[in-house]
Amino acid sequence: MSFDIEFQKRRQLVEDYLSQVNLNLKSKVPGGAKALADSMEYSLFTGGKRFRPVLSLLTAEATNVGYDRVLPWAAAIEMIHTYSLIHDDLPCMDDDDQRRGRPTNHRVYGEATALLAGDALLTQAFLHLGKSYVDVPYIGLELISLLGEAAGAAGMISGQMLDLATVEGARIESHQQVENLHRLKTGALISASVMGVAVIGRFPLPIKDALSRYSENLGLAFQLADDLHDYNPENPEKSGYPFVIGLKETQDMLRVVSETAIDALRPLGDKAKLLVDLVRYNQSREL
Ligand code: GRG
Repeated sequence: MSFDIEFQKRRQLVEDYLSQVNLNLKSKVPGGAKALADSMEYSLFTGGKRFRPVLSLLTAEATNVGYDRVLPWAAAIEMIHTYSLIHDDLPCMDDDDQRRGRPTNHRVYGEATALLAGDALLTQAFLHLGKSYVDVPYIGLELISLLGEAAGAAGMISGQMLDLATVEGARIESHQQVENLHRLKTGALISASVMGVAVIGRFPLPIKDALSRYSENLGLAFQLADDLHDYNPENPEKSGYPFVIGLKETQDMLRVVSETAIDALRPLGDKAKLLVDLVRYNQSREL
């Protein structure tokens, strides 16, 4: 079966699970705040690839952890991702009119509601973890810490802050600086998608180390492929890899980190085949 079909099968599981979560959430939002629920739903279900939650499911398969234990984690990650995109598009950030080929959240619901929808998705992610892992509290607490670290000031938000500084004129000149920015902004959440499964499965250290190396390199590869796909030599992104390190160097680096990610999976054996395919699929996004 082609990887695309495998990916879409897992993506459908994520859609079904998120739809259930959303129904439950909507039943708790008072009638007077209907626009908030609509705004959250709009961004949660407008054509995201579901790369991060599918990555969590593929990690679970490669390590014999049940989907039912991992889906709440995968959904929490997607809620955080969705909130970050809503806020990233706001007038005070990128001020974008379109995302995924449709009007951005604030263009449909207004800036204040979009801000609150992002806030609510961020909060809901942690609530969902608290409720879903209440039967094994030490796992729930560890997941909450992991997500807080990846998405907060030690992770994604600082990455966004470094990126904002480049828009305001700060120059990123070294490989080290650009890598640091993207490790935080994009890599931290991608890495957490994998490492949450390691928490749920209580894996031994060698497997945790293998997954950590895999996920960190995949996170870099994801950003490199994205930068190559979006590269416009007329108006290059100042915080993008091609602008900072050069186009050929970016292509070379994508190859190197992809091979490193695949190599890291060796201790998992054949069961990790779809995680390998995901790296190849990501490489093909460059085009
Ligand atoms: C505003 C708190 C805050 C954070 C924003 C992640 C982020 C930080 C902003 C998103 C902007 C961006 C272009 C980031 C680069 C990473 C990236 C390619 C995100 C888009 O992820 P995909 O491709 O999106 O998985 P879909 O649409 O498929 O869900």
